[in-house]
Amino acid sequence: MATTESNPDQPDSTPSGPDAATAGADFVVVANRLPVNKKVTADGTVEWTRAPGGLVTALAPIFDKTPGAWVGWTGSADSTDDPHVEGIDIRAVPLSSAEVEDYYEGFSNSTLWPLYHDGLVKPEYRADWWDVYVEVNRRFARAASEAAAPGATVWVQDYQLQLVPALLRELRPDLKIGFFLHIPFPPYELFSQLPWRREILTGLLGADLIGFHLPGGAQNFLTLARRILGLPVSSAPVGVRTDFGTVDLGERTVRVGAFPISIDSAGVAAQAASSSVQERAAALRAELGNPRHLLLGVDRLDYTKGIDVRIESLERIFAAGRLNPADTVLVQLASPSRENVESYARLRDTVERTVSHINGTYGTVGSPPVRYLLQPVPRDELLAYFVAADAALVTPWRDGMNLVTKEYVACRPDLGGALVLSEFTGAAMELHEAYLMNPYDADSTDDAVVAAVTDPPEERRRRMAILRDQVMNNDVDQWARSFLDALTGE
Ligand code: ADQ
Repeated sequence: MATTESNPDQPDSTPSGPDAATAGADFVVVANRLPVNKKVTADGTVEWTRAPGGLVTALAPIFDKTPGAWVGWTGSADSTDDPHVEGIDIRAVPLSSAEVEDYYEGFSNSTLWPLYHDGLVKPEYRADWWDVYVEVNRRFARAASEAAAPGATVWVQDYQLQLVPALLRELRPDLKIGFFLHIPFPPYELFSQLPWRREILTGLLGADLIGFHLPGGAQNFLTLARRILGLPVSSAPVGVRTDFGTVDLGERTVRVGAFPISIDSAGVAAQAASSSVQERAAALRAELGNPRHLLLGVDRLDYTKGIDVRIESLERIFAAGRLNPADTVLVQLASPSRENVESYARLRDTVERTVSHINGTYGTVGSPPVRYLLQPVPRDELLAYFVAADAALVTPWRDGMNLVTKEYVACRPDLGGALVLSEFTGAAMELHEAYLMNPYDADSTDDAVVAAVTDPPEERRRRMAILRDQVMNNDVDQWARSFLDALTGE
């Protein structure tokens, strides 16, 4: 890996000299996590592979065309790993275990995450966490400045790195800098709680283009830039992918837009159509006792996702006799997440208690109505669940987009299945034909779940056909291209 030694506190001025033309990448992604998986073989050799899915899939065509670098953390504290994968210049940013506690579990996931998700859990404001957040953001900015060729395009991702755009611009004014936020961006009334609100806004404004999933997030940002920083902003409404808002900084203008993320729709659909996935889907239904209604939830175990909403709804539905627990199964797949953060440990207890309660009340020894797995499921297996399910229950209290929704829809070319979708997800802004529900309204939730499995087949097919058009025609490649075209002015 070619690294340039530099003094961390000196602006890293545009490189010059014979090596400058080859030093650094023309396209750099900066994200909390690197897109790599580590495998240690039997003889102790370490092998690195590109992690499948998500951003790396979206950006693969760009990396194939342009020499690209990716700056991020390996996910292991105190690690000196220096991963290498085919086709991407990987730049690992090391974090100590104390930094993981303060920057990642602390400021990112106990301050910003709950604040940006409607304050579902009370955000904690601690100056010691903030100091480490600043320090770690500085380290990411330095690594990005070392990775980037003169005039390169740098795309910074998500809430853990909101200071990087401004820190990077100080080091490298020659770069084109984009920022995308993957979670909701809150309104003035919430965001202003943050003791470091000016610093976060100023950090983001280091970018040339700031992207959100929804026009509402972009509009919130414009209002905050005007009210908290007193900057002139454009008042025209922001549209999806085309009409941008602007913040006028005098010496330059920052554009602010909405770019709803999606999935590799064709790739997911093709994998789901494979005979192995189709056969596994049939086998799963059989293993579950061929229930009349198979409901499915798939989430990271996170309090924003509303796992409690769907289980409590099912319990009310059974109590009211609207569905029969003897022929209804809810499979809840949950992947462990942020287990060292206290609110997550509490959530796990609550979910596990609720599952036992409903199974204890409505199950038989041989057939509990809720099957709950707390483990990441292999991709093929996950798609088999999507193919098998009569309805996916996506019931978050708040979610930036929610990709599970789109994955489920992409898996159903048969037009089978139905989507129950919370109005508080980004996906609901695009997928109007889902069975929409308000997680704060028990009746609306119960009605949506019951209708999704009992509506006539033609109504369910009609809705799924419209949902599929939306998901298949708006994929993640389009998301990445539209953002980068807007950033680079193409
Ligand atoms: P997340 O909060 O992680 O993402 P989501 O968009 O649903 O939420 O993506 C989760 C991914 O993990 C999906 O691809 C899903 O299939 C997978 N997954 C979840 N549980 C799993 C399990 N048990 N086994 C295997 N795979 C599992 C954040 C924001 C979202 C936003 C994305 C992208 O919170 O709102 O959509 O970023 O911007």
